[in-house]
Amino acid sequence: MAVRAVYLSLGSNLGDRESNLRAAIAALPGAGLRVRRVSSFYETEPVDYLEQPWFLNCVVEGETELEALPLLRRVREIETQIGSKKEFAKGPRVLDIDVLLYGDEKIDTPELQVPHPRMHLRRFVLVPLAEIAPGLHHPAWDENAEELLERTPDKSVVRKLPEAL
Ligand code: GSY
Repeated sequence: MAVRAVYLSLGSNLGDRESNLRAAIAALPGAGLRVRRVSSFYETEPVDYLEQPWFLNCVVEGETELEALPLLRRVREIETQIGSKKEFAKGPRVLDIDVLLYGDEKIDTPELQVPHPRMHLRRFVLVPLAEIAPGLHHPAWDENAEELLERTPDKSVVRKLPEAL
């Protein structure tokens, strides 16, 4: 069975944000994704809809034998279990998980697009991604993750959370 490297972006801006991210990461193996690397947690300024609390974001690298859509559905179940209540689209939420990359594949369906079509425009994705996989390259890109971060027009604030003692 084929093994794919998968990159996920996790974000939370409601409730105990750090616990929400940690609970989601802990749930991933049960959903069929072996966690290989987790970035630092970053305090990030909202993008898209600005009048909402700041987010805590991180990126997870994992590997899976699941096909892309079953993986997406299991990730959605984790969002629901931990509490994916959104007041409105792009508004505050307890937990959001986006599939950024699924192996070398390009997928463009209504349910799932990978590479994530806005990831190159989001410092809250690129900073943690470049931390754990600076040389990561996808066939759809001209650049690697670190270069995408250098070239992104996004100027939003992304601050590394101090490590817990
Ligand atoms: O797309 C994920 C949800 N989201 C975020 C986020 O996770 N972090 C920041 N900083 N801004 C966001 N805007 C949206 S929508």
